[in-house]
Amino acid sequence: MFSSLMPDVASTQAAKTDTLFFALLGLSSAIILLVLVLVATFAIRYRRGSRANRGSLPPILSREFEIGWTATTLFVFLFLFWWAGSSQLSALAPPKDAIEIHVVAKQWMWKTQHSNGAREINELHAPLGVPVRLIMTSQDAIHSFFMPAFRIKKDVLPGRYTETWFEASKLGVFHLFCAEFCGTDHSRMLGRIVIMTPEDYARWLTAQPEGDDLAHEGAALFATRGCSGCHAPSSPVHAPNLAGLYGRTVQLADGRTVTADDAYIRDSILQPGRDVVAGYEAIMPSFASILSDGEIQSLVAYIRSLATGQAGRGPALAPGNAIEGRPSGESDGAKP
Ligand code: HEC
Ligand SMILES: [Cu+2]
Repeated sequence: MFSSLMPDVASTQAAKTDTLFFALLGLSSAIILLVLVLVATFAIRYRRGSRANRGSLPPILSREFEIGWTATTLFVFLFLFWWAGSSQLSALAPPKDAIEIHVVAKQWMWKTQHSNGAREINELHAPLGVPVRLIMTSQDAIHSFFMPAFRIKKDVLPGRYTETWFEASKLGVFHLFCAEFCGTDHSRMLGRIVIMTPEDYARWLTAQPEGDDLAHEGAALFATRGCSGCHAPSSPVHAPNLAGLYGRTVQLADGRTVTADDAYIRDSILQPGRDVVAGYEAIMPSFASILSDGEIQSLVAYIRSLATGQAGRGPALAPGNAIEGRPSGESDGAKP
């Protein structure tokens, strides 16, 4: 009966959210029904002119009964709190084996990029049954990434990363909307989510025009934008070695400690003066007006790859050796 009113159920989170939604709806309906029945019963029983007894009070209910129903209600509400809380919290933490897709929102389109560098506009292809982590940022205004069939909505902010994840449970094509008013053509900021079998997705991915993968792109930028001039271990400048940085706790000059996550690395590039690493001079220039959001995403992906060692990036910080396994002359965009 509800199926025609509800959007598709196309992710594991959607099923969870719906169960919770219908349970709350059912419970609220039961309570409102009880209240309505009582209102009607008493309205009839004590209507004007009826002979109902209006004099003596009902027998006082036992203390055990009072404690019992209060405790039960409390328990039911605590249970609802726990249930809703845990299902929403699990929606925040992507599983470790999730694949990553980057999303950049701008007026008025969605740009997505897959781990091998394949890019799409207003489309997102993803495999069925595989957790997908979305790392999102905006080039201009605040947008919001909304996939109703997945019960996922997450704001996308300029100058910052937000993350969400999903695991598709249904093949097909689903809506993607911008759910935050972001200017004239906000209502046309639409996209399609295409869920394919993992085999089809792998085939689709390899058939895309050869994009350079994010971390490789970042490795090239690291050399061409002059980062390696300071950060390479061989550099005469006293600057931190970035290998193994990602995920580590960093001691800052002002005594605070922070975890080196995507946002921290991004801020280190854009506002180096804000979180100065203990033991170093604040000599790093800001790259805020020099690098695009896409370039920063690539640099962050590169620095992250130095920590995890995934996909062959190796300890490649020395200039000219930035892309492992390739002659340096061939590195994309790298100028001699
Ligand atoms: C002029 C030298 C210089 C250049 C060029 C430079 N950096 Fe830095 N960088 C530093 C120094 C010094 C620090 C430590 C002090 C601080 O945190 O500001 C640092 C800190 C960092 C940190 C934080 C490191 C940590 O251990 O927490 C990151 C990340 C970073 N730089 C990335 C980059 C990237 C990416 C580029 C190129 C776009 C770059 N840097 C260009 C000198 C430089
Ligand atoms: Cu928008």
